[in-house]
Order: sequence, then C-alpha cells, then structure tokens
Amino acid sequence: MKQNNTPLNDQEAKQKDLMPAKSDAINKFLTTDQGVKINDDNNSLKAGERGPSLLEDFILREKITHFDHERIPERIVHARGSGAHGYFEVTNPIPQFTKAGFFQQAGQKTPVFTRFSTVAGSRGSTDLARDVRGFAAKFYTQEGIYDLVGNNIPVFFIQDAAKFPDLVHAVKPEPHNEVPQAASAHDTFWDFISLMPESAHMIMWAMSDRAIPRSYRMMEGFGVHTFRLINENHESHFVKFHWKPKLGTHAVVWDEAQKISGSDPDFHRRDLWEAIETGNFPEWDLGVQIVPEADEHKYEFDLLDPTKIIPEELVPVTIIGKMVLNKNPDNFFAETEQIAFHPGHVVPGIDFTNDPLLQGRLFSYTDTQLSRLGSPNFHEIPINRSIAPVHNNQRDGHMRQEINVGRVSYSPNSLGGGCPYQAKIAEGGFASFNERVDAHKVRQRSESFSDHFGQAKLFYNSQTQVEQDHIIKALRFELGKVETTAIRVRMLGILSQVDKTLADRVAQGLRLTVPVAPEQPMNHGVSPENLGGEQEPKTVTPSVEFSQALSMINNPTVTPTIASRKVAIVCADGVDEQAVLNIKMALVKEGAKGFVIAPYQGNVKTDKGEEIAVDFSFLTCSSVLFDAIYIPGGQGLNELSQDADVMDFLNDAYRHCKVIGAHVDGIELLSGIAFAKKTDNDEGLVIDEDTQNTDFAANFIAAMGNHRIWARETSL
Ligand code: HDE
Repeated sequence: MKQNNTPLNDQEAKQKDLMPAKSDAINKFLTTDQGVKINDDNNSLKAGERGPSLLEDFILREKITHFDHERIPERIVHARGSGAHGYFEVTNPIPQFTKAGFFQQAGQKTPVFTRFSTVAGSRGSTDLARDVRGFAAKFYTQEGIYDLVGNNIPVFFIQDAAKFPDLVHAVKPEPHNEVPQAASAHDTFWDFISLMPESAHMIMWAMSDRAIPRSYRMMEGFGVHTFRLINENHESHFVKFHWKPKLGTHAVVWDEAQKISGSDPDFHRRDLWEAIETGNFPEWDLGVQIVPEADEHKYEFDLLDPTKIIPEELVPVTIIGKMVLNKNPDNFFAETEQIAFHPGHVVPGIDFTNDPLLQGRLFSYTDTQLSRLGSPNFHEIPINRSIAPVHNNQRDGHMRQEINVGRVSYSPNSLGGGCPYQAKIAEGGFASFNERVDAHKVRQRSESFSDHFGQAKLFYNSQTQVEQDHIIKALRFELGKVETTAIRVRMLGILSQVDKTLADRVAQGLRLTVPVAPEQPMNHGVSPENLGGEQEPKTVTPSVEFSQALSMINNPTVTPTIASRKVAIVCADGVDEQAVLNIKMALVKEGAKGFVIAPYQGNVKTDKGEEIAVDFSFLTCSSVLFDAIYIPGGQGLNELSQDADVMDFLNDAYRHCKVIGAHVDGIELLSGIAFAKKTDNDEGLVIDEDTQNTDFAANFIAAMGNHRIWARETSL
C-alpha cells in the first residue's frame, strides 16, 4: 500500500509483480463492523506514544474480539475438506420413478455446492491420508434443499448408528496422547475392527487404493444407503445413487501418498481449486440403481444393510444426469466451512428407508450443526439458504437474520388469515411414504444382516492382481503399526474368513500365523453367550462372484484422457529448447500442462542461448506431485546426472509406475536409478529418438492416458 493509504492502480500493481486481487474491498475504505471509517489501523490508542493503551479504543477492542472468536468447532468427522459450486443437469428424466421437480426434464439445471473430505483427520490434516472420502452435494432445487451426503466408497463399517461414536473414537487419534493424526494405522482402530466382523467388506475397500485417490475429480461417489424414490402415484422404488467421474477413477500408490503428505498436504484441495481456476471443470454422471418395491426381498443381502452393495451385474446403473463444478468458493470459511449437509434434507419424491444407519444419521446432522454453527438459524447462512421461499412460524434464536414482520407467529391463526398454510400433496407438500410398520419394539438386528464376508470376498475377488497386492501391503502396513500382537492375530482371523491366501500373505509380512479357528466373539462385538438380540454370523455365497465395476484398473469406464494432468520436464542449463517447447505444446493441446523443473529456481539457459522460466526446483517439488516425467536431451543431462535429488525424483516416478518420456541421451540418466535394468520392454518408458520425431509426443500422451504402468510393479 502507498503511504497515503490509497490502493495501487493497475499499472503500479503490475510493476510490483502483483496479481490484481479479487476482492469486494477494491477501492473501498477500511471500516469497523459498524461502518465507521478507520483512519489508523496500525496503532492502538495510547496515553502518549510510550504510554499505556486505552480501554476506550473501540477499534482495537472490536478487532481483537472478532479475532478471538474466529474459530468454530470443526466437524467431528469429515473436518478436512474442500468444495466448489456448480450445477446438476438432467440428461435422462425419471418421472416414472420420482416426482422430484429437479429430475423431470432433460436439460434442466439445478445449482449445487459439493464438498469432498477425509473422515478421520482434523481440519489441518493432510489430504492424502488413507481414508474414506466424503462426497456431499447440496442441490438448491425449486422445491427446497436436497442433500446427497455420500462417500467415495459404497458401503460403511457398521450397520447400526449406535456403533458410530465407537467407530469414530477408535479411528481418531488415541485419547491419551492424541496420536496418530489422520491415520487408521494404530491399535484402537484395529482393536475395534477386529471385534466387528460386519466391517470386513468396508475394510477391503478402505485398504484398497480407493482410499488414496489421485484427485477428488477422479473419485466415484455413492449415496451408500438405499433410499426411496416416490412418483406422482405415490409408488415407491428403492434407489442407490452413484456418481461416476468423467476423468475415470484413479488413485495414487501408498508410498506416493505418504510422500505427497509431506510435499503438499493440500494436494487434493489445490488440485480441485486449480482445475476449476484453469477451466478444467470436474464432471460426474449421476446414476441410479432402481429396485421395485416388490423386489425388496429378492436378493441374498438386505437392501437396508449399509455394508452391502447391489452388484451392477444384478441391477445396472442408469445415468440420469451430470454434475459440473465450475466455480470456486469466494470465501472458504463462509461457504466450505459453514455449509451444513444433512441426509434428512429431502424434497418431495425422495424418501428414506429403514436402514438403521441412515435412521441414526437423520438425527445426528441437525444436532451437530447446533454445536458447530451455534444456532438453529444455520439455514440462514447464505451457503445454506434454500432458493425456494421459506415461510414458517420458527422465530428468534442466536444470529437470526430474517426480520419477520407482523404479529402472527403461530398456527392456527385468524389474524394472519391462516397463513402460512399447509400445502396439499398435489400442491407440492411433502408426505412420507406410507410404509406399513407393524412390529414389536426390540433392540435387535435382522437375521438378514448377518452375512459379513460374502461381499468382502466379492470385492477382493474382483480386484486385479496389482490391486490385491496393494490391499495386502496396506494391511501389512496398518497392522504393522499396531503394537498389540493379539489384535494383529484377531484381525488375521477376520481376514481368513474373507480369503485364506489374503490372510496368509498379510501374516507372512507380520511373521505371524493365521489362527486356525478365528477368535470369538464374532458378532457386533458381542460374545456368543451374550448375544441376546444379536444374530449368529453366517456366510452367504453371493449370487455374483466377480464384478468388473469394483476394480479401478479393470474398469476403464471412460475414454482415456490426460486432461488436467501434470508433467514434470526435467531440465538444466543447455537443455534442448525445441524439445521443451514441443512437449509443452503437445500437452496443452490435450488439456494437460508441462512444468519446467531444474536444479535451481529462476530460469534455465537453453542450447540456443535463450532463457526458459523454471516452475519449480528439485528442492521445492518432488515427482509425486506429477503424473508423468519428460527428460529432454541437451547438455543439461550431465549436470542432472550428478544430482542426488534428480535421481530420487526419477526413482520415485519409476517406482510409482509413472510414464517417463526421455530423449535417447536421457536414457543414460535413468541408468542411475535403482530399477533401470528392468526398463526393457517397459510400455511406460517412451523414447524420444530426436526432436523432429513427431510420434514421440503422441506416444507419450497415449501412454499417459493409461494412468499408470502397473506391469512395472509385478516385475519389480
Ligand atoms: Fe456422516 N456425519 N455420519 N456419514 N457424514 C457428518 O455432520 C454421522 C455416515 C458424511 O462435507 C457430521 O456436519 C453418523 C455415512 C459426509 O460437511 C455428523 C453416522 C456416510 C459428511 C455425521 C454417519 C456419511 C458427514 C459431522 C452413522 C456416507 C461431511 C459434521 C449413523 C453415506 C459432510 C456434520 C460435509 C458428516 C454423523 C455415517 C457421510 C456428526 C451419526 C454412512 C460426507 O453429523
């Protein structure tokens, strides 16, 4: 700022190399919260320049008081997250299943705000924790707010809401020393899980690479519970919701995830933000699996059991619309932090089932907003406001924004002409599906919830060899961090009921033996003699034994694309300038981007004596932050081959199965990395014969489209 407190003009800002900031304060005076213009924001009011500060200084008091109260309680789960605005567009209307207005016409658009999150870590924790990701979308429909509050994994750890606080206490940092942050690899989590066989299916997913996504933009999303759709004739169909990412479903590998957590703990947040800022708007198809009411008991699993999927082989996913996220929030706190999701925010045409996990959630979310946002008026915060008009007799409370006029705040009334008045169903009034319920009041779990291993097996058997290896490694890592041997052994007992070889291979890594008879107690943490209302576990053979949709590698649902992917171009002084320009141009054409990485920041001198700006030095980035590597030719290669950081950079890229493009001379550089001898016949090693070779860029891009070269892992 200038001395006289006037803002810089554009010219001055440019000279100072400043980006013009996006702000609602441009050309505005600094004021207090009461709108009084402030003349001096740098000095508190004192009795003399060396004297005591004066209590009278209302400007200082207001500023400090506000600062003291800047934090609100973070979400008890899903504290770490990022979100964006966008829209949902109907592509295939489904009026035959639902009367929900926003599903009625092709081309119809509804504004949305979607927040992605991890579950276990605190607000400041790393994005790359091994964890389930939240995938919560708020639809601002003409009939009120609809929230689809799902995850990137279609099942959950537990079947009944009563166990949720236990699950969360177990996975959160241990209470005596608050360690470890954002990690399930510790005793209390596995102690709980090893006593909860119903979590076996979810554990398979959570130990798979689904729990370490490459990007929020490359994750599937699931509503998890079975919901109901209700049509104009009040007929109900069961429904499961699916989000399918346009960019495909991709993950990083665990070693990479851990290194990203160090290099850029904001990796997913930055990725989402940058993609939207650069016009690479993330996109998902919304799909539904529909089951007629009459088929409720048709399957070997219970539709109400949230630890089960409906295999796509039994009920295919029908795409009904798409979501595009095209605008970053203006203010993280006001929007992403204060947004309040609730699975109970439904509109006419969507309804609940008796899934006992969902039923518990219907209580929890309002309750948690009361403590987080501090008032029953949280619906008045701009990001939470319905675009459908709101009229009722709810009044007052902390931070009430609405100024309700008139003397009537009750119903029935005559003084207000009976308004606001109830809407008939035909007028859009919400009416719950009139399901018949005729039962005893019991604390009991349905016998139909008692198969805990059938779908865990289905998931494991549907993975490719590489994916199974990753699950085994993840379990060795997690259980390896568990200090209590009895917990490790008990967990091996659980795994042996999913797959014997899986259990054996995990056991080998821990130098343990799989118990012949898995330890009891085995159901819902209750010993057999105390089972009471519990059911004995049973194993059901799934009607589907292999499901292509469950594997990320086996299931290339989309045309390969490298849009928005990042390529590190490894350079030093003397680099072949033309090669750098060629690859950069080829990548831009595909919507991807090349970054110049060098041993120093600033610029590199090319073979033509020109300067190319350096994006990052080997000190300020690492190869885990890129999708592929390119090594152009030129004199620079000598310097690079002497640099240990460069060798680490390449070594990691190779181990993490990334595509490496290299000029023939650059291959020399690779001979320095640990696995170089394995590089023969490697599809991910694309050689640039000379700078005129126009095929190189095309080959490099085609190889990148496959995401990773998994064959490299099996040959390591
Ligand atoms: Fe949540 N969950 N949850 N959950 N959940 C919350 O609400 C809860 C469950 C999910 O980006 C909390 O506002 C209970 C399943 C997401 O703001 C809280 C149970 C699924 C988000 C809560 C579950 C979810 C939350 C914490 C078991 C996938 C983040 C802060 C009965 C379908 C939403 C808050 C956002 C957040 C309770 C289980 C998804 C405490 C009691 C299953 C994506 O209310």
